[in-house]
Amino acid sequence: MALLNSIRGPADLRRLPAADLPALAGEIRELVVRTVSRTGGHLGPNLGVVELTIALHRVFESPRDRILWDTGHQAYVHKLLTGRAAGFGRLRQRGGLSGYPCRAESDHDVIENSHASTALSYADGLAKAFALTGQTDRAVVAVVGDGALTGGMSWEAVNNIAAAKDRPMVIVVNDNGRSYAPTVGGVANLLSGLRTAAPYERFLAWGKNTVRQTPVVGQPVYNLVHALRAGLKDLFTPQELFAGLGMKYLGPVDGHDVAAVESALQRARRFGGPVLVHCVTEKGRGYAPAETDDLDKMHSYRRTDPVTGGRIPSTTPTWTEVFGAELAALAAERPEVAAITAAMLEPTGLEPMQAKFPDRVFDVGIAEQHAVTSAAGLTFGGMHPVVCLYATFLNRAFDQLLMDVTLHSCPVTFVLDRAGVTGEDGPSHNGMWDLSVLQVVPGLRIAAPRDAATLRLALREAVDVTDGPTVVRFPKGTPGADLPVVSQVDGLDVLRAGEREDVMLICVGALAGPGLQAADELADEALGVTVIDPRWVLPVNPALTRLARRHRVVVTLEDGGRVGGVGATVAQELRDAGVPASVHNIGLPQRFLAQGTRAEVLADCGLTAPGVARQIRDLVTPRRRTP
Ligand SMILES: Cc1ncc(C[n+]2csc(CCOP(=O)(O)OP(=O)(O)O)c2C)c(N)n1
Repeated sequence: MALLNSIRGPADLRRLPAADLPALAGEIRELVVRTVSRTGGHLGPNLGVVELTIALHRVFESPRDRILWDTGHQAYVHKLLTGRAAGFGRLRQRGGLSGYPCRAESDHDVIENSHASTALSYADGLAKAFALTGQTDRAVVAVVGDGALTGGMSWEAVNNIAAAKDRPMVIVVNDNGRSYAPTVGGVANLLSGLRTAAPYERFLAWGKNTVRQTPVVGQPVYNLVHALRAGLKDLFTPQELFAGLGMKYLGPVDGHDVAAVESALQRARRFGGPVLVHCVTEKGRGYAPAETDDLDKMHSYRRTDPVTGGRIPSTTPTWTEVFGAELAALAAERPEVAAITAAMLEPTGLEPMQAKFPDRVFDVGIAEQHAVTSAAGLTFGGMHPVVCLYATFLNRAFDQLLMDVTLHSCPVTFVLDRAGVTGEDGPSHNGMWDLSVLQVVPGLRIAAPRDAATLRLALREAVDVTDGPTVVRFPKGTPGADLPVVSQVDGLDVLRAGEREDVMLICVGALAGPGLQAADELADEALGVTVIDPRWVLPVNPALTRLARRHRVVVTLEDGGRVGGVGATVAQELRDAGVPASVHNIGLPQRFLAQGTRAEVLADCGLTAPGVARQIRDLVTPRRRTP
């Protein structure tokens, strides 16, 4: 790591002779693979941008020039070149480096939110601010993947950026042809058209060298080819889209050729208006298991089978796998069931359904808003779409869910994976908002299954609903053993009857496990805790009100934000019904939760069995007065 160790910041990188850059790239790849195979994280995307990031930091002078990474999952190399190599071993650990750019970590980091397709809008605003404040010598550079370019926000930004012909901005499209899976759609096809222009350029070069040397017909043939060039180029390279929008297009450039990228970036920097540099890169470059991984080029690191080189199947099915298998089974039974993913087919468990019913699985690109309204359209034609998203990304499509789906009473099932705390990916990935924002949607039905059996049941119940939308949400990881009911009261699952009717504990989803353990712990202290799992947490089951009247204290437990969550709604219902019990809400504090393992973050927030027991004990034990 001699070269990398000599780089304390981009200035050192700029001083490095070009001849040393391949060796530096090698050191970076080695460190990224070594670290990420231990810490987890985004492998393929970072291996693909090593040379591109080197070139960016040699041409632009960050932090004076601003480099904005869309999504930010591909910024590890940027971190290594901006003075953070020493801390890289603690990537994604509690107190360590973030897996995304992080403003608190470095002046070189501008945006950190990890939700895709935002960089061009940030860049647009920043370029406007630089123009208004006379900071015209500072460049604004946005790096955006071909996947992120499928998001609507990117095009809303391009619409503005392209119109400001004299406002400089460099947009670097990092085109590896993939999101997780190959990027889909018209934009992807357009880029791949541009990418295939490279052979065309080589053909021209070959024509120049060989055809001209051919006696008699050589020169005329060359002239003909040359004359056709403009037309042919349009045929091969639909660059007129960007040019037609008013944006200068440079490329395609081999994103692994530092000199070529540097040269394109220098030209872009000098241009004086909006310019798009199209770099073609290979996701997973330089690490064979990633390069050969057809699934997603090891977008996220996962251990591979040393013999087959393939995925190691999980011993216990994850929540995602339980859902994916059940959906495939449902699709076999019900021809009206369709599935929609926003560029996350495998991560949301849709592979089994895709394998059997590819016509009914739609990858719409990183386009959650469109996914939701398109689902509404599917219902108009008699289908029952299941929209599969990570919970945090539903935020993008709130208005579509509210107005386009719910106002129209469309039977759409939303399946929210990674709900609750996700941990290592930091504040922007926690799925802690859905239960709060969805409380305000009139008539919405939300299920939070506690285990694999209730997930299967909830999915079937949701798909049976024909008069409006439903939501089924579950966390990251693996469900525990199925938790049996001791009795059922009007649709409520009673998981434990308290020895006395002191406390009624209402658990949301997978927190039923820790809730039950807490109740057992408190029973040893002669405190009777009845544990209820409503399964469908919205609308509030009226039976809860009846049961609550029999208890002294009602406690709600959820892995969502406390403000406006299930607990808040239950409290409101009980208040409205005049229930005398005191009501307390246990949930996630309403702040951006720092990264750590899921277990660490849950423990910090008191959402473990001992944490819940402690909070209930504190509630019911009368506080001693200080004399
Ligand atoms: C709004 C939103 N939806 C989904 C995701 C999940 N996600 C993270 S990276 C990624 C693919 C990004 O593809 P691309 O921009 O081409 O970058 P690459 O990983 O190929 O370098 C997706 C879908 C996200 N970050 N944001």
